[in-house]
Formats: sequence, structure tokens, C-alpha cells
Amino acid sequence: MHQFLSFSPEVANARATGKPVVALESTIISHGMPYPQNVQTAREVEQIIRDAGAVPATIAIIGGKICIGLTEEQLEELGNSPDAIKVSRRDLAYVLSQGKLGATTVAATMICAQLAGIKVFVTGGIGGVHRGAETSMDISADLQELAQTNVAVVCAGVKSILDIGLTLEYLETHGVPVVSVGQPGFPAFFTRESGFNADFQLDTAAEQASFIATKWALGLNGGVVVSAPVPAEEAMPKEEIDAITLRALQEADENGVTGKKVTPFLLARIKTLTEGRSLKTNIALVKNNARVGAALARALQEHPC
Ligand code: PSU
Ligand code: MN
Repeated sequence: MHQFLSFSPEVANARATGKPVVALESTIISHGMPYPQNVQTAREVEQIIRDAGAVPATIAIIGGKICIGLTEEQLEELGNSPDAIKVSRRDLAYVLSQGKLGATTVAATMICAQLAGIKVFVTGGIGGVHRGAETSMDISADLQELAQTNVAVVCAGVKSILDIGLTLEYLETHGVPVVSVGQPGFPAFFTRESGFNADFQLDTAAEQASFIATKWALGLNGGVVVSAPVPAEEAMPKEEIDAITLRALQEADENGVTGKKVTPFLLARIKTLTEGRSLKTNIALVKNNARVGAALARALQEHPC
């Protein structure tokens, strides 16, 4: 076992008894949602995964260790600590070696999941190519991680705060397949359609697992994006979210927000500008993804990879 890994009793037991494990990120808890809904949602998402026959492993950096699975107290601490650091690939060694409290992004969670031998990871939305990236060069490290780390990432697509077309182009260049579940369209997080299609529609967990196992069996390293649209009754009206997104982007620009602060700034502004309705949608889509991810983790057990 890797020297930096620390497994919760629940996850250690799952490993010992061969149960399927699903990784969960923690930046969504510390920087993606407000307290206390963040902790409440994290708990409920974990329970959905248990009810679906898999074991949840929320990942965070605490006390110089990569914690794979958090206790109630650790989850509470992470959700209620304003100084938890958003940890992507770049930040991982710093936060670990300094013994600081870190919440992992999609990129860092993929790295930690791979170290822990976990193949499936559930989140809300992945990072991507930001609008205006041709001058800002703001491209999330999540995409580069998907290009090299063997973890399937279940999400509800990417938010339209990003340039969705360029994000898909970037993934294609790096050989990252984008799978959709239940529809041909690649979803846009708050809404079910982005105007772009995914590469491949695979509706069942068995098909998704067979596809992913085949990719890795070929030695084609890197992740797979498994995108499931938010349930229709929870989706936001497109015109409303489009207008609010534009406003949030303009405010980020006016306030000179750059680097790792951009995504949390936009998420928080969208929540305020929708008077909390975006949060409700956000919670609903993560829960839906948890069901998809748990089924996938179980199906992947049939495929040694
Ligand atoms: N997109 C969301 N919600 C999130 C994030 C992205 O809809 O919480 C978080 C994830 O942790 C993701 C990170 O990995 O933001 C991307 O940040 P950046 O763009 O700085 O790479
Ligand atoms: Mn960025």
C-alpha cells in the first residue's frame, strides 16, 4: 500500500472483501457548495452509493495523508473549514508535505483513486476549457488528467461557464472518449443538452463497463467521461441559466478573478444569482450520477482490468 494512503474502516473492509468502491471528490464540498448543504449532500450521496450495492470513498488530504473514505467528523471539518485548500495535480505534494487540509478536484481525486486502485469516480461537473482560453490559457488540469489516468469519471457534463465545444475538442485530441447515458447529447450540467453530442451513447452499466475494460485492455491509458444528464424535472430553464452565466462571467472579468479562483467564483455567483435554485439542481444531478457510478462500479467487477 502506498505510504501516503489512509483508508477509512468502511473502505478498508470493502477492499478486504472485494466490494466495488466508488470515489467521490471533495472540492465540490469545500468550494462547490455552501455549508451546511455541502455536508448534508455529501452524506446523502454516500448513502445512495451504499444503497446501490457499492462503497463510497470520499477523498481528501488531511494531516499529511490521502484519506480514502472520510469519517463523519472529517466530512464535517472539511465542509466547514474556510481555509481548506483546493488541491489539483499541481498542489498535491505541497498540501501533503505541509500537513494542510486539502479538498481534491477532479484531477487530484483521479490521481488518488488510481493510487488506491479505484476505477470509478462520481462528481457533478468536470473542469474544462474556459471561454476566452485562447488568450487566458485557462484550461482545467482535469482534462490533462483524463488524458493519462485510468479512472472513469461520471458527471453531468460541463457547465456552460466553460467553452463546451473547445472542451470536447481538447478531450478528442488527447484520446479521451466521452460517453453519454440515455441520450445522444452531451449534457451541460444544469441543462440536459449542450448542443453537442457525446462520442458514444452507452445506456447500460454493462455496456459502459465492457467499453472501459476494453480501452484499458488495449493499453490505451487515460480516463473515460461518462456523462448523465440531470433528471428532466430538476433541470433549469436554459434561457435563465444562460443569462446568469454571462453575468457571472462578466463579473469575474471585472473583478480580475484568475487562476484556481475562477471556477469557485463562478459557481458561487451562479448560486446567488439563481437564488439557490442552481444548488437544488446541482444536488439532484450529483445524486443521479451516484446511481450511475455505483452501477458502473458493480458492472466493472465482471471485467478484470
Ligand atoms: N465544476 C462544477 N463544480 C465543481 C467544480 C467544477 O460544476 O465543484 C470543481 C471540481 O472540483 C473541478 C474543479 O475539478 O472545480 C475544476 O477547477 P479548475 O477549473 O480550477 O481546474
Ligand atoms: Mn483554471
